[in-house]
Order: sequence, then C-alpha cells, then structure tokens
Amino acid sequence: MKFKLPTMPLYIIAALLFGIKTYIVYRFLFNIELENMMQEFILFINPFVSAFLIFAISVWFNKTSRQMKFIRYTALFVTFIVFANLVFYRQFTDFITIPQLFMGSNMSDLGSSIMTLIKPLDILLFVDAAIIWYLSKKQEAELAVEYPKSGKVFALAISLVLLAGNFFLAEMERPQLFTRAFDREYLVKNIGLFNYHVYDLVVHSKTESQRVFADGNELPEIQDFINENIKVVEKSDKFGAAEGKNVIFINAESLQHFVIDNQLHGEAVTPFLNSLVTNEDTYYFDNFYEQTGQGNTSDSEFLVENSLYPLSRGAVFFTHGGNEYHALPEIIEKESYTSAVLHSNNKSFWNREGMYESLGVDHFYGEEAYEVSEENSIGWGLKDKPFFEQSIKYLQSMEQPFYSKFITLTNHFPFEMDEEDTSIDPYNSNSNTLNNYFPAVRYMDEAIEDFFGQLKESGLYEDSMIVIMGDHIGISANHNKAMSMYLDKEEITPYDQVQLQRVPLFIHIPGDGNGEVISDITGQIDMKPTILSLLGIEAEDDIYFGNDVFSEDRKEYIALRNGDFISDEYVSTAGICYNRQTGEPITSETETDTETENQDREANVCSPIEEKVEAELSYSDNLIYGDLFRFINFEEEE
Ligand code: GP9
Ligand code: MN
Repeated sequence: MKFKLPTMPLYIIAALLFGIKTYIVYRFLFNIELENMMQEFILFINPFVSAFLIFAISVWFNKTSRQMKFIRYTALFVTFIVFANLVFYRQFTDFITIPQLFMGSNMSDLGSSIMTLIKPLDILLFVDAAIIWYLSKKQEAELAVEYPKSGKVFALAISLVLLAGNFFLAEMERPQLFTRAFDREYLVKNIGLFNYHVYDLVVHSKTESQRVFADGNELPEIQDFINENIKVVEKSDKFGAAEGKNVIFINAESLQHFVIDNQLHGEAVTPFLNSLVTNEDTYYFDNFYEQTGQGNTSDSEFLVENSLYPLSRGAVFFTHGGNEYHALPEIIEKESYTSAVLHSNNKSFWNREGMYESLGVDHFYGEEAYEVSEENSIGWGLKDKPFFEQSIKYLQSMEQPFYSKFITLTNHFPFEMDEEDTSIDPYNSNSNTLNNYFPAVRYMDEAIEDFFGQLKESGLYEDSMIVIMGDHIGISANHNKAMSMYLDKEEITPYDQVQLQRVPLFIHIPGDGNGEVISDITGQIDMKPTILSLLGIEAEDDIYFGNDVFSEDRKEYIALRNGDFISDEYVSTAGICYNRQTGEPITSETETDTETENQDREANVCSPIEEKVEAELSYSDNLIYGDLFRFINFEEEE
C-alpha cells in the first residue's frame, strides 16, 4: 500500500522531520539549561534552520535519482551525528569535538562503558531517516524537485537568510558568542549542533595553523603576564619540607571531595582516607578543584606535570603530544630524580606513551608489566588492589630518589564491582551510576590503605612523600537528581555544580607532624610548583600558571577550564556571579550594607577576575598551540 503525503518536495519533508527530531533530542535528552523565552525560541528554530540548510543542497542535483540519493544518505548521516553526540553526552555531559574524533583508539577502548550508554529506545532516533529512505525509493518521481537555476538560487538564499537570522538572534542573546566560545553548551543551544560542528572545524584549522606561524616572539608578553600576576617572590615555609624524599603520587580515578568524611547507610564511605585527613603528617585540602577538560585523566596529568591548562577542545595528550614541554619529571631529573608512571592500561590510551616521552618520564609500567587475568580484573582492567600489590616490586627496583605516579582504574564509570570486593552497599536512587559509585570508592579507599601497609613493609614509606589527588569528577551533572537526594538538597544549582568539582588532595609527609586541613582555594594547576617547593627545588625561569599551595601570596582564584572560576569571595559560573560563602547570586538588587558595596555589585564584582582568567587561559593555550617551549632553552638559563 502506498500512502500519500501532501505533495511537498522530499527535502522539505526531510528538513521538517529532522528538525522536529533534533528539537526533541535537545529538549529532552540533552540537559541544556534554558534561562528565558528567547533561549527557548532560539533552541526551537535552530534545528530547522540547519536542517533546511543541509537538505536544500539537494536541489542542485539535477537528476532525480541523485537528488534522492543525496537526501537519504544525508538523513542517515546527520542522524548518526545526533546519535553519536547523544552517546558521548551521556558519558561526558559535553559535545564531540573534532580532535576527539581522532582519538579512535580511546573510543574503542571505551568498550564496556559504551554499551551502558546506548539505550534500546535510541533506535527511535532513526525512524525519520527510515521514512525518508522509504519515500526516496518509492515515491521519487513525486517528491523530487526540478527547479530552474533561479529556483535553486532562491532555495540557497532562503537558507542563508534563515541562518543569518539565527546567528543574529544568537549574538543578541549571548554577545561575543563566537569569540568567547568557552562553553560548547552555549554554542549548541544558540546555533545548533551542526553549525557548532562547522564552527569547531574552523577553530580546529585555525589553531593547527598557529604552530606553523609561531616564532617565539609571543613569549615575552606571556612571561610578563606570569611575572606580574602569578609568580610569588617569597618561598613558602614548607619549602624543602620533603627534600630528598621519594614522591609517590596517587592519581585517584574519579575520586570526588563529597565522599570524604561523608556517610552512607550510617557508615563512613572512605574510612581510611578520613583517618588520613586528621593524621598529623597529612595536609588535606578541602577546597581543591579539578580543572580538566575533555581529556579527563590525561588532562589532570597534564595539569600536574606542567602547571599549564589543558585545552578547551580535545585532549592535549593527543593533539599536542609531540610538543616540547618543561615538565616536572624533566626538571627534577636534574636533581637526580628518576621518574615513572605505573598504570595497568594500554600504553596508547590517551597517547600516554608518546606524551610521557615529551614530558621526560623515564619509565612507563603499562598493562604488560602486570599479571592481568579474568579473576583479578573488572571494568577497565586490573583491579586496584592487585595493581598496587604488583607495583611494589617496581618501586623497590627504582633508583632513589624517585617520582612515581600511580593511576588507579577500578573507580571508573560505570563503577562495576565484583560481589567479593564490595564492602558497602550501593546507594538507592534513580541513578545506578551514583549508586555504584560508593562501593567502588570504598574499594579504592581499601586499596590505598593496603598500599600504605605495603610501603611500610617495604621500608619505602619513611623516605617518601605520598600525594593523593582525585583526577576529575566521577558523577556528572546528568545525575543531579540523585546527587541532590544524597546531599539532601532541593536541587543542584550551578553554584553547587562548581562546588562538586572539588576533588581531594592529600599531601602526606611521614614524620612531618604539622599536618592540618587547609581550606584555601587551590587546584590541580598548583601541583607542579607545590611539589617542586616541597622538594626544595627552585625553577625560577619556569613558565607556569599555578602557585605553591602553601604560599601566602597565592593568586586569589582558581580558573576552571570552561572559564568559570572560584575565588575567596566569589564563584562565577554560567554567567552568574555567586557569593562563595552563601551560594547566593550577586545581583544589583542584592541588599547590601553600604552604598559602596552596592556600587560594587553594579560594576559586577566578578569581572576583574574574569578578565584575568580569560587572559590566563588564552596565554596557556597559545603556549601549547604555538608549541612555544621549543623556543626556550631552559638548560642554559638554569
Ligand atoms: C584510562 C584511565 C581512565 O587509562 O586513565 O581514563 P579516563 O576516562 O578517566 O580519562
Ligand atoms: Mn580518570
């Protein structure tokens, strides 16, 4: 049976169907925040605008069969793009970027995660493509159009006018959208997924060309900025506190601050880590932020080793793995430190092998250095307990002093656990991710406790400083409902979201005795200057954007990769400036005590820091895009 639609060219039918579908996906499957009617309107029109733009190209094909072929393959292709973004979004609450597409090896390794991210009903996304496919085959004669040249130009003109209208509204709603595109959600919300991908492509080519044209003349301006705004002159009183000691750095997968000293079913979630917080040899930082972008663990490693920001698109380990750097392992090598990374995963994951060479890491113990079997693996691979157990022999064989980084794996999304390793019941909410997070975190807590025991047994403990740092969040904003239930809050506001980006930082120096909890605003960007200072190593000519966490004159804010920031007084996110203590947005209507304070509010108290944050992020980007370290000879200067 043939059903008859009102006669309408197929490209228009395809554009309408695709527009409706994309709108539904935007509205209900992505978690896009809409603040006003105008944003609602822009979000509604942009899928139709891009759909028309793409499908209207078909009118330029004269032969009916070619026109039909173009429409059906396009319908399939664009649907696939929506689908791929959706799957990606479920994992990262973010949209795909071009550099990400080239991380094929990682994408395939995502294996176990990906299956949990695809849902049976996703098949509905392909329904309109199937209809178009059917119509394009069965009713091609009726649905094809044959315009004279003027008609074709007209169709093109209409699509461009629609696009211009969309961009105009977008720019009105969010001025400087294209120049300040920190946040991909703004872009998608305003210009749509497809135009966002085109934009991303343009930005990509632009940044790629930066390396070619860079000649080192960019450096003095950057160095001046750093000298004026970042570097501190005075050494902190912890300078040299761990001089000559080994550094054992534990990169704790997905460990967030909110579980520390917190409970579930009336039990502590992390009993061992809690005991470390109050241990007299531990400095615990409870306002320490992760600053990663799309490169997750690798971005956190990048921050730690370089005190540079990762990139806003893609993983810098991949996109700029061949650059020159002046990283921590390289600097401390001059003080006779050997460096090693221990992580039971493919060496190619996140392009680690290539990047570690650029960072000056001496040894990389990857998956093949471990005995990995069915029984001792789960989720992403070797479980943390056997991982630490099997690592001790490598530590013992290393020349001392050493700097060794352990990257754990078990507490990774989707937080799968074997029954025998589970020592706390999962949480009970609508989010399996959050539910399973707790037993996985508890397992990590136990694994780290065991590791401390092994370090003591092996005699390495006394001569080492142990740093434990969460690499990035484990629970994304997609689980906010469950998270608000656990934290006993009505909702998770953008302010809370930023607070949730805190990860634990423990610096444990056996025998130190002065340990305390430090609540200054700190972040991953601070790790390199902090470790250097604790080891008593000066690197005056170094280029970096963080500060020693123990320093008195630290810069007053921590910038997140998306341009948000946290300062002593404020939290700036989603275009809103919050009072950090109260969590209340600061608006010109906010009642204040004095008139000067009121004036301050009106001038937007967050702007001065915002400008610094923007400058800092873009200087860091320029260093990486231009591969500018290749123009400095640190060896000679030091
Ligand atoms: C993989 C491990 C986890 O080797 O670092 O990666 P993540 O997804 O957290 O970046
Ligand atoms: Mn990670």
